[in-house]
Amino acid sequence: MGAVVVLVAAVLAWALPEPDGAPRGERPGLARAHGIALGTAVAVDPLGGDTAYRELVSGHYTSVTAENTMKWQYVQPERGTFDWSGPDAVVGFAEERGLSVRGHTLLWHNQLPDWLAEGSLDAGELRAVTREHVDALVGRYAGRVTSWDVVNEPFEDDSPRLRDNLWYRALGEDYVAEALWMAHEADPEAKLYVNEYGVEGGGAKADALYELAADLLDRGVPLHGIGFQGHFVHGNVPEDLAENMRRFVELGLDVEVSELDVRIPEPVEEEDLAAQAEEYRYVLESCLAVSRCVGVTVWGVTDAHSWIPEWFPGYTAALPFDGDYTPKPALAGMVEALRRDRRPRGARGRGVR
Ligand code: 9MR
Repeated sequence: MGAVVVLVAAVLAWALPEPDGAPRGERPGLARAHGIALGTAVAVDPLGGDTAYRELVSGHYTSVTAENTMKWQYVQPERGTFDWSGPDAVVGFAEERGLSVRGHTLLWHNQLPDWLAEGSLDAGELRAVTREHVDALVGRYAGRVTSWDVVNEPFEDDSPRLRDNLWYRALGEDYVAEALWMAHEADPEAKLYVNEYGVEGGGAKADALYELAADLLDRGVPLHGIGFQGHFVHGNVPEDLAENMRRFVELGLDVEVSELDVRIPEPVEEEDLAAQAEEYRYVLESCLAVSRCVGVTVWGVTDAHSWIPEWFPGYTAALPFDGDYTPKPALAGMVEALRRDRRPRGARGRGVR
């Protein structure tokens, strides 16, 4: 009965016109009704001062990820000095609007403070500062941040070898397990992820990630999920996304598409945006087709906030809203996937995070 009421409410929410005149159908109730999180990465500045940005986030998504502000460089810029202003703003906003929060990220080779990046700590010191950082960050938001990208991008860019990062050099390959245990001790309820890119469509790097995950689980290490980042190039979205995610689910893991964007080479034509909508629809459908795919997060709120133009000159328009905050066909593509999915709430075997 409860499920029916929720479903009816979600359908009504979809059918009613949007007060802001946006095309109907993107309301977060639809994602909730299908048991997945629909998320977006948020930046602290617009979250603080841009009302339209805040409304887009909570009007269309059910979950947020801090795009940068929970990274080590911002959280612990000096050894032993923590800055909680950004993370508190993201978590506070999410709580005010009823959104869940993905924690991003604990161990990553980028965006480290200088004192850590210079690599002068020996194994014992590095283990101690990592534990202190993880305890502080994960502990502060225990029960409020539901999942963490504990290790981000542990493999080399274009190879199936473990990345030669500062933890690998000092602690060896078991640093991944050590970090997962540290996070688990800081919040035993949090879902702990390894997050990676270039693994969405199978291949040697995805196979290596699979072997790593299988080995960690065999040893009883608290790994709960894999994030498939999903930074795609228009026209080049892998066809075996669902199939590849499913084999990780068969190991006993949750999966999610954690950083979706689809960049288009300039100049962008109407037909590119229409084709991009199909790509967004396909990614949502792939998640909905995998029993323990718990969500899809897009990497930024609008094209004005996307990392793409800066990092990939000549590419643009990667997100579901344009730089004027207008919904693009990609947004309708995601909604279409949700509408086509006929399973009621609960059919996925778990609730919304
Ligand atoms: O979107 C982030 C961008 O603003 C930063 O400048 C960049 C620094 O490397 O990191 C971006 O986010 C990355 C994410 O944390 C991990 N996966 C790749 C993302 C894009 O680089």
